Amino acid sequence: MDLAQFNQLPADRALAAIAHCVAIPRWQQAIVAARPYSSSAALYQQARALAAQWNAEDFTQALTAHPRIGERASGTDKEAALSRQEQAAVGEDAAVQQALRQANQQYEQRFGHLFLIRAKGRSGEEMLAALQRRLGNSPEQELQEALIQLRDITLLRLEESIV
Ligand code: 2AL
Repeated sequence: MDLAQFNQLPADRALAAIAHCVAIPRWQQAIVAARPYSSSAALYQQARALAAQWNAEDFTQALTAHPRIGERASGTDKEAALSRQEQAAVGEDAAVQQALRQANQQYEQRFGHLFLIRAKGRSGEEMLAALQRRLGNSPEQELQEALIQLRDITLLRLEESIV
């Protein structure tokens, strides 16, 4: 959709047009309420600024929409299709998949939630290395790192949805 269309949509349809970007209603509503945008750059900048305010509670909300790395989303909704595309480079290597399963389990035991990373453009090996490195983070460091990944996923999805 182009920006002119997004600017003019009724609020409920504008919300529906960005809902798949991140499952944080407060962010979705703020993006819609700040229309009209003078350029797509202004929209992305607003999206980034709002994402910089996310906290642990926002993060927990957003996680409900993300499957584990290495586990292909099976749903038929837009988020599931996006996840499958984003994770396309995980590959079929059984050893990498097995290592991801184990590391995901360790991560979830340590931090109490699933491991989140912007998957697009990263191979399975790269995500495994990031996962293993992040196991060494403190909970505070890890929340900050995970929020940056969530922001990157959200911006990528927004930039693909509204141009
Ligand atoms: C995902 C996902 O679904 N897309 C992405 O970039 N990362 N999931 C995850 N657990 O990090």
